[in-house]
Amino acid sequence: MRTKVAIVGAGPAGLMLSLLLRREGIDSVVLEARSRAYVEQRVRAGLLEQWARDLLIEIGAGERLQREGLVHDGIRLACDGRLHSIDFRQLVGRIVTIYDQKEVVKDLIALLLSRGGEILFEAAATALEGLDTATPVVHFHHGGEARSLACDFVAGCDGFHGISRPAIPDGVLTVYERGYPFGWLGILSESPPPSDELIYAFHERGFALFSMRSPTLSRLYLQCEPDEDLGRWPDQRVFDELEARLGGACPLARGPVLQKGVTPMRSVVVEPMQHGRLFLAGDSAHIQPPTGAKGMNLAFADVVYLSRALVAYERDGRTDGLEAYSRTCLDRVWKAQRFSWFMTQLLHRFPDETAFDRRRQRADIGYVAGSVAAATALAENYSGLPLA
Ligand code: RFL
Ligand code: PHB
Repeated sequence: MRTKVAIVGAGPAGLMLSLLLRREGIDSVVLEARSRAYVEQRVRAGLLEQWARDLLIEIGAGERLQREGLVHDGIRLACDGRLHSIDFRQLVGRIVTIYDQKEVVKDLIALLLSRGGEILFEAAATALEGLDTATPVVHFHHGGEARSLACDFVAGCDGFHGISRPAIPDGVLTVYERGYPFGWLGILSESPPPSDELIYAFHERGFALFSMRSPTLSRLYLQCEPDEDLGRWPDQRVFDELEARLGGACPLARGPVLQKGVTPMRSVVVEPMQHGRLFLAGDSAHIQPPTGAKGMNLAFADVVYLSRALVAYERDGRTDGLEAYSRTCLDRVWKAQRFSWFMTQLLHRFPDETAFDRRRQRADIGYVAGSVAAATALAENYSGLPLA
């Protein structure tokens, strides 16, 4: 097999990249280790920045998003039984949209296939060869056979546990990493969310987040131990704890729990995000704690930059965009890392914290809740910085 751009991974990054290239007449093949049903059902992110929503609409994948996505003007912070609204529309003229990542993935797969795009499911890439040459090859397993895909460029869109990043030789990458001494226990509950906007709750028992997927489906998270044992968390205890951490700011409805899981938390960035003819995009190059809701959005930003660079190369033989790819992405990536860290340290309990730290967190929340300047900075970052 041969194509211009071999894309490893059919997550938001890989699928969007293939569509952006296809629009410009550049061929690509997407290799995805899992089945179509699996990637369309995986429980993941839920929040789209304004520009990411606009991009989905512009590419032609916005029909269901515009019908079913929940447009939010802002978020709320809960502290000491009170709710503080941060109104993005008013502060920076932007909105965010709640639309489950699995719905984004479903829409992108359907669109790509309808436009004649090529996705091989259950096709796990096993090795990347010739990255330093003009003719790289991706080796993969498909239908019980070892196969290979020759190409001009490889896009490593295979997430944090993929093979692309490890295919870069030792000593090339610098890895910046930070662990967090907690995780999030998340549930999907068949009950109306406590508010029409997301609530980020600061509480002495720990952080909690009250999100949603629809007016009758809640997505709720509790700060927990990084290796929390789900066996200790029957549904009733989860709801009791969520209610306690909401601190009486508003009532919490309960309902059947459809899904329950624990997510550990880490910040990781690798530099550079490219090596020879391999370009990393999305989670394969960087992950961050979900408190800033940045993952899916950063994945889209990377592939917008990558597609522009590839188009300039294919059309005009220009290599400046490709050479600058990593630098261009990392500017945005580090701002998102900074913001995700800011939200995380603002709202969580830390095992080594002092009474001073807690007072300082409260002062910070009071500042964001009471100052237009501080709220504007939060709104600008949360709703998405403009693309370069
Ligand atoms: P993905 O989605 O992980 O896709 C990578 C794909 O590559 C495939 N793959 C391979 N394919 C072929 N050969 C191989 N050897 C392969 N190895 C792997 C995988 O099967 C997969 O299909 O990466 P991508 O495209 O970079 O997208 C990133 C996002 O998925 C991720 O950043 C977000 O889900 C993070 N995230 C959130 N992001 C937001 O923007 N807003 C949020 O509100 C938000 N909340 C979250 C989150 C992530 C969470 N978890 C579980 C990690 C909440 C949670 C709980
Ligand atoms: C979600 O709805 O899953 C979600 C929303 C905002 C976050 C994290 C997760 O910060």
